[in-house]
Amino acid sequence: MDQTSPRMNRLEPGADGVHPTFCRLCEAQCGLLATVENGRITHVGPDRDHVTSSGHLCVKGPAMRYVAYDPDRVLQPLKRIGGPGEFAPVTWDEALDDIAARVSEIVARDGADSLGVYFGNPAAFGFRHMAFASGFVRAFGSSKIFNPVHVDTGSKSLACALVYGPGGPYTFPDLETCDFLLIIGANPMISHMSLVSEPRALQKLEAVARRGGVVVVDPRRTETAERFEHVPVMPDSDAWLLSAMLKTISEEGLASEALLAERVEGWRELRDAVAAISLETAAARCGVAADAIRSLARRFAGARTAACYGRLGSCRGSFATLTNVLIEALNIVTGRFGEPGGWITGASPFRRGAPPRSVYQQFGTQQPYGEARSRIGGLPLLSGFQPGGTLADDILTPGEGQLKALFLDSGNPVLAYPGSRKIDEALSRLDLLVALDFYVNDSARHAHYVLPAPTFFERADLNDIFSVNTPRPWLQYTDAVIPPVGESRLELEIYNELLVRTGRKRLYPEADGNAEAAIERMMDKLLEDAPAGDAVGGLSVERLREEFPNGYRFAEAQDARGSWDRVMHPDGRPRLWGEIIAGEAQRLQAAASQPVDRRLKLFGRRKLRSFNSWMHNDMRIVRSDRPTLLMHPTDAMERQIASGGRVRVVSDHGEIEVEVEVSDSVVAGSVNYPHGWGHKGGWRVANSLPGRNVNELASPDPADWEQISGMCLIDGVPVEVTPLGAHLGAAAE
Ligand SMILES: Nc1nc2c(c(=O)[nH]1)N[C@H]1C(S)=C(S)[C@@H](COP(=O)(O)OP(=O)(O)OC[C@H]3O[C@@H](n4cnc5c(=O)[nH]c(N)nc54)[C@H](O)[C@@H]3O)O[C@H]1N2
Ligand SMILES: Nc1nc2c(c(=O)[nH]1)N[C@H]1C(S)=C(S)[C@@H](COP(=O)(O)OP(=O)(O)OC[C@H]3O[C@@H](n4cnc5c(=O)[nH]c(N)nc54)[C@H](O)[C@@H]3O)O[C@H]1N2
Ligand code: SF4
Ligand SMILES: [Mo]
Repeated sequence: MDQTSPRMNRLEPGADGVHPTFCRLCEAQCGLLATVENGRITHVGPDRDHVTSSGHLCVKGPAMRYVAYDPDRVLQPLKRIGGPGEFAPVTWDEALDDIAARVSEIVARDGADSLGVYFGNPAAFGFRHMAFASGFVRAFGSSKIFNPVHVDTGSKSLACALVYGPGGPYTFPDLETCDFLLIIGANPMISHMSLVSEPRALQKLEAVARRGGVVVVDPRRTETAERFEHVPVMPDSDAWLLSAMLKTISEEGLASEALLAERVEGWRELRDAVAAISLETAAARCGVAADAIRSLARRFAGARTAACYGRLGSCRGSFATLTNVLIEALNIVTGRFGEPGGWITGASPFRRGAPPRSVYQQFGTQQPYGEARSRIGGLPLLSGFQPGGTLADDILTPGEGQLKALFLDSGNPVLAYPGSRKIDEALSRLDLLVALDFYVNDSARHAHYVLPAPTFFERADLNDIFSVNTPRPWLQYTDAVIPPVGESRLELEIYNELLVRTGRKRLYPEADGNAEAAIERMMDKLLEDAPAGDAVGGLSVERLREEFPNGYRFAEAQDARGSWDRVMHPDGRPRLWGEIIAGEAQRLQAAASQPVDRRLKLFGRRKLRSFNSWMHNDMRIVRSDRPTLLMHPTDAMERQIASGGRVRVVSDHGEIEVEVEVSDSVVAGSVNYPHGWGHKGGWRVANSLPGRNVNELASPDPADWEQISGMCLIDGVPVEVTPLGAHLGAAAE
């Protein structure tokens, strides 16, 4: 591979000129070229010389420049001086001294577990950022680490831990030579392939479709389903569909029986469990005809190469972990695991012969579960993380270990987790809330202090965790494009300053407290003796920076067959059965005879111009992005509801009033609304936009969640919808 890119000369952060860098919003990690003039970023465009994205990007990467210079951005430490959202600027020393004193006092009085951290999604996109946030509270002996895992990846990571053994990598599709891709609950055209780093996903999917097919199982005819093939399903029903597919595969002799006998544990038990499920029941539950299920199973099993890829839509239902186990099973049983063009894991670019540590699994226990259970709900901790949905009750429930002081690092739980009102209330009751963010978001308005953090343009990075789950693996280092804006400080620096002030050792004490230098040393350590550097005589930050500014492709493709060596069970055999899976399979079987809740099932969607809760504060970004409740014409007619009218959406847990859009893109019996709206933070544009917080409707009660993972039920929430005012009359005007 010729990767020389002599075009660029290295520039210092803030120097005028064109800086090659990469986007750190989503896993695609697209290459960007940022133009700096007079110290400010004036343009951000595609990096056509980038080794994987080759010029691909979406609107959000370039739009991050508007975030960096947003007039509502927090540029100095802020101290609360009144009610929620009332702040005054203070000096860093004032803020840090007071926070350190209060943390010390609270921990001394109420114990280590009275201190906690919630780190949000962006923490996964900065080098070691999650480890810094976790390391900070661990330095006090606290186990209170919260994050979005329980509304995102938790069930997938538990399924991978059950099937392949704890501590192993995530599975993903080898798009390069895949002939048939079955997508369960993902929308790559908008979200750009979660848990797979492939910036040119659309192009890759088009090639897969030309070779065989891309089939999208989704309750909405999404942008991806529209472009390829669509199998509409009811929300929260994939476990039925997948069980029925496996049953067909087993009954019709389409399973790779010899391979299963030789290399896999538990197929016999799983086969018997799916055999007990009637195809008719499954068909009725998921809304896909039995014949269609059978032909989908045959098509999957018969393709030359194939993979079944599930994402968010498969992760947050009432059988979230089982669904993900069944996705693994479908791949394994048809011989797709560890095959080029199939379902694979990635090799570590950094550790020789060792299994890679992948997204969210870089630290924490090496068991899917330890002995520990959450204080609220008695739920297991996935990779050592507290069930995120219990955050509010942990604050509100008195007793041993009650959460009193919280660091909110790049997160917005009020909009991210079910029970928004309760979370909002709980955050206002804390003895100490400190936010590390560049906005006063809807959660941070309750903070006692908001400490300004840099955007990704203002920090160096290495795409370390995203170099594993990718069919075309690459490494890229970037310098900061500009120095931190205003008085922003790196999160590591903030944590270290507080640790020193509370009489503790710094995290990563190298480089005498210079956070930037310490981070560069960590990167160098990771690259030292990295197998990824073998072809070029070794890697370092300096080499990546000078010689590979547009990224370094360290392998043409993944070693698919090596996936078998990365199975973490001591016997090297994936497991399709065990106590936990058996319990869930039994629960599914029992559900077959339970009545179906006939209410409409609410599920979510993402939009291209919107990123979770925080890119809504610039009209250039949010323009045309109007959140609406999608409802099928049949359901609308029944309720006398018309497009453009307002409706009340009521669940067992809350209600919101929103605008409706009648559309046959969603299945009858379901309604759809995006998350991340309904703002009341320190962002003026976002606050002025229509839209409500859909997480007021999902259940904040741990008893309602999937118990083995603690995943919240987000997709498939039963709701009633009623028109506000006379809709059909109004529409006829
Ligand atoms: N533009 C944009 N891109 C993003 C983000 C963003 O906010 N905006 N967020 C990023 C983040 S944090 C993540 S985790 C990834 C997520 O990436 P994806 O997993 O691709 O996320 P979504 O686009 O939400 O797609 C989930 C799909 O599941 C479907 N679905 C819902 N319920 C069910 C169900 O019960 N069964 C089935 N089969 N499908 C169901 C939904 O209709 C939706 O199309 O995207 C990332 N990329
Ligand atoms: N109903 C429903 N709820 C959902 C989802 C859904 O599909 N439906 N999706 C879930 C998913 S997948 C996720 S990941 C969560 C996201 O939930 P969270 O991670 O809790 O929240 P975000 O909306 O991502 O907010 C991120 C915050 O970090 C700040 N930020 C951005 N970059 C940085 C940085 O580099 N440093 C610092 N210090 N701060 C930064 C932003 O300003 C913003 O305030 O939402 C979840 N909630
Ligand atoms: S797809 Fe968009 S948001 Fe994702 S990395 Fe690329 S430019 Fe950034
Ligand atoms: Mo996410």
